[in-house]
Amino acid sequence: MHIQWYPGHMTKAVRMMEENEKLVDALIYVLDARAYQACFNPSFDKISQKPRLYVLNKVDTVAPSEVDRIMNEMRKDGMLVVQSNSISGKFSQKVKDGLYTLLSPTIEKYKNKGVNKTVRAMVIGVPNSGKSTLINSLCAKRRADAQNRPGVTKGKQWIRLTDNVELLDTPGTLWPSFEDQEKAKHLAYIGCIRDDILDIEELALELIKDLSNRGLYDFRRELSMEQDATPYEVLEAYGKRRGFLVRGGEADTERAAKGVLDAFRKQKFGKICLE
Ligand SMILES: Nc1nc2c(ncn2[C@@H]2O[C@H](COP(=O)(O)OP(=O)(O)OP(=O)(O)O)[C@@H](O)[C@H]2O)c(=O)[nH]1
Ligand SMILES: [Mg+2]
Repeated sequence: MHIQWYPGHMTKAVRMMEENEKLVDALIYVLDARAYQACFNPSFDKISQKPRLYVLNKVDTVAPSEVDRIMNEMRKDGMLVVQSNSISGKFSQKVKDGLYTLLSPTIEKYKNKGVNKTVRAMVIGVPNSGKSTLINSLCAKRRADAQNRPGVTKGKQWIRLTDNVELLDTPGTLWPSFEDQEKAKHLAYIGCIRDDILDIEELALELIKDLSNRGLYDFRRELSMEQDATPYEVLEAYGKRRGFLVRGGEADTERAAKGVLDAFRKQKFGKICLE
């Protein structure tokens, strides 16, 4: 399968980010812990080179040892990174501390000049990575619209964090063409690409193949199947197990495919880190 998704609203969003880049002092770059490398968008590097705080988000969806591994790898590469579970807000203070580390030189500079100026950070990341949820977890009140599908944030949205810090929520954006289709698949598995532009059955078969080949989840054992069963046979067996049937008692493979993706996204196959 070949994955490609770069709708017009992303071109518009990139333009908005470029226009606002000069207003911000730093970037908060949100990554999904399940596939953090796929979440690096090469077009962000063209938009801004300002100091960055990476937020490894959705850490509740992977094992804590994986979080440590990823954070160590990123720190070795010289990145400033903090973890976040933006739903529980468990690491909010750490995120704020990281943000302060990033912004304090600018805050100090203004203070020394005797001006009380607002400092700003732009929150960027691929669709559905949790940017708006993160912002809400940092603010006392719910401010940014967040939902479990890519493309929720449409225009730009400034949100006040403290008296002198403002955050800019941005719509999730991808890049014009995915050269690395492995990464594109990972983004699709974790819900960063709209399901209705994808062949869901094909995607589910790829997911079954990937998780099985990499020993991340043993569908065949769970479904009491022979180890040489094909991914399609696995999908059929999964559909039957879940009661997704068409008339005649055969598996409804389209519902089964949606079921597999949904179960993966809800950690029903365990806390699986893809990268
Ligand atoms: N498990 C888990 N889910 C999260 C976390 N943060 C956000 N989510 C969920 O991820 C989904 C997307 O969240 P949003 O905040 O709307 O994501 P976004 O990056 O703003 O998405 P766009 O505006 O579409 O680009 C929602 O269902 C959130 O509840 C987290 O730390 N853990
Ligand atoms: Mg959003």
